[in-house]
Amino acid sequence: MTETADPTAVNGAQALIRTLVACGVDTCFTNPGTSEMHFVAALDAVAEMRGVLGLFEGVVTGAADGYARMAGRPAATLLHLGPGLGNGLANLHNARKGHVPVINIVGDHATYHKQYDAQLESDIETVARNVSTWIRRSEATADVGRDAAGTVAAAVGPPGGVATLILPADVSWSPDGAVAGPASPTPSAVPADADVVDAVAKALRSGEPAGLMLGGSALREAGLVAASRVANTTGARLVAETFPTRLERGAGLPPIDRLAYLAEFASAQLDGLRHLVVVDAKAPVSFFAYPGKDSYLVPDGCEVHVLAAPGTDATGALEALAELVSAPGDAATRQPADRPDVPSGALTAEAVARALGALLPEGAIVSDEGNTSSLFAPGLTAGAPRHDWLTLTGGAIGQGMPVATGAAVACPDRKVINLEADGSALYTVQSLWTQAREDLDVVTIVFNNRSYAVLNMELNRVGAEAAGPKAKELLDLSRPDIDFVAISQGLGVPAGRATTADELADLLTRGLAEPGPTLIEAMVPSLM
Ligand SMILES: Cc1ncc(C[n+]2csc(CCOP(=O)(O)OP(=O)(O)O)c2C)c(N)n1
Ligand SMILES: [Mg+2]
Repeated sequence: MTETADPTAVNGAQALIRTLVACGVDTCFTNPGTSEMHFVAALDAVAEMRGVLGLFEGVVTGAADGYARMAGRPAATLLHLGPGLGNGLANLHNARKGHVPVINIVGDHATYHKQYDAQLESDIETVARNVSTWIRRSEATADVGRDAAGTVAAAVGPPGGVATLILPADVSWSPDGAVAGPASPTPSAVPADADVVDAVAKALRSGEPAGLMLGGSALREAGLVAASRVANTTGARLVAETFPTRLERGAGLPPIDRLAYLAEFASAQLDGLRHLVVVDAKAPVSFFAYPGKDSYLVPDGCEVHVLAAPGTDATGALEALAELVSAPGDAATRQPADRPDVPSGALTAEAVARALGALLPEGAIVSDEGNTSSLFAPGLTAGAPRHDWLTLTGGAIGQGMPVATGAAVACPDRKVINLEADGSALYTVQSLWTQAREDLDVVTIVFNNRSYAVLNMELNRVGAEAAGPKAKELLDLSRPDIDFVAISQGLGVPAGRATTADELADLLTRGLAEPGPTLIEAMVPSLM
């Protein structure tokens, strides 16, 4: 790679943005401050870079996550020093757990200003370390281009990850040596080890009960087809990780159940296995520890085989495996087209799922943070036209709305449907304003059950002493009741409230027919 001087890069900020564009990064989600003003100004000098404003850093980082999941290439963030980065941390955590590439740019004080410990001075590296696979601080303007190209390469991997570039204000504004960096080479996943594929084929042909657990890139069409061929030929069970980054599903694709959230159900899915083959996924563990219950969900006596670790070509490994077990090319199961009827009568979480199954358009992207209210949605949409399903990869709530926002920026020709639980919505509800401003095609369904419902269940499961009114009070979202229609309208997104299944189906039909964002507040009883 050779560096080419870019005569049009007049300062560090421009060199940075031109480098990002040269590396294929042309979208920047941001909530900027004074230390980032030269970067902001440079956006007008580089036409190819789109800037998208988020009104809270959790929106910014989650949108970058959703964008990369669907675009297949990263977006940049631009965040304001340590506090801005800290505000965006939960959704960077979710991106990290999902191996999603994010280029995280954090402005800092000018190099000579740091010694004075001004108000916004803090230890940015310590905050970044928690979520970043790579941290680089640009110390001089002449380094910015090279550092930016390195940051892109680190984010893309594979496996993808959060790569953080800290940009001091004077490095950004100085013209000294400003040069755009080299475009990063297109990375490719590492091929699977042939001996490992061989050993897995032997295990699957041993006649002992076996299962394939798929995650990450294995949950796209090619991986699913190969895995289904293997499963149908060898009798192995197929299961997906609990919270996939991006699952391709629907009519015509091989269907796959996800491992259950609750350990008891997950254990039943894995019961009796002697071989568990993990493919771009981790061996399953329980979400939390519960007194007297197992944390590690692999059954006793079951051998775990890592066919493809993150960063390995999982699809290639599955295809090689299919050949080794002599799976016919057409052996994959294909989900038949099948939709439920449009529901009528009482509005429940199940009725919402039924309406979604009946109306989901071809090519839709579902950002699912419906939590307890989403329980029925995968089953009732299984035979709907082909779509993508994005989930809460790291368990840190407040992700669904930002991810929907970023996915809609990445895929302007596809309808995004955001299944959103009321409690989770309120962490990053400002996402709606970005959707309105950018005219994004997102239909949000808020399940208003006026509760942190799942925590009612967890309260019992952890074996806490009989919960009294003071405990219950902390899991209750009434008093006052929250009005999502008013919130949405206040943020510029038209909204309606459904109290029956018929109203819900009407609002969903209209929302899907019209371009631009809408929100439906679904008044549903709590399941827990
Ligand atoms: C960042 C973060 N904070 C807090 C939690 C703990 N938590 C898990 S679920 C939950 C409440 C969920 O309520 P809601 O989104 O309304 O879904 P419901 O359980 O009602 O379906 C909370 C607070 C979390 N997972 N992540
Ligand atoms: Mg709730």
